Amino acid sequence: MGEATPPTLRKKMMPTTDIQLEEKIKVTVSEPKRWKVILLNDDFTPMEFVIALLIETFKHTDATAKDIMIQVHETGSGIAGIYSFEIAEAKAVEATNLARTNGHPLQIKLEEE
Ligand code: TYC
Repeated sequence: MGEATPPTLRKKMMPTTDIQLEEKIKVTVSEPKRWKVILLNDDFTPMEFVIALLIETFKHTDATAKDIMIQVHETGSGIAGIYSFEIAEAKAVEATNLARTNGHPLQIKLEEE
């Protein structure tokens, strides 16, 4: 009976195979969707309240808030802001809660850009 092959020698004797993998990964990145927060007109919500809400919740200036309010009043709707879905939803909820807390029927909807 011969002696066992020493581990170092055994390692050298092992057949090796080099495998070359050519992998092509296609990554498609698209812009996240944006959502419009749209104010709808009604006959009861006071103009001053809508302006204040546009300043407070949507960070408009006095001038842009007034323009948007007039746009809603005259055409039936207007864009308060455009955001990612999560932010748009949070702003719509905040604005709706503010309106309801103050007893106003202001309606808000979200629309994909
Ligand atoms: N039409 C309302 C009024 O005359 C004003 C108003 C503007 C209401 C915008 C809602 O989203 C609105 N008092």
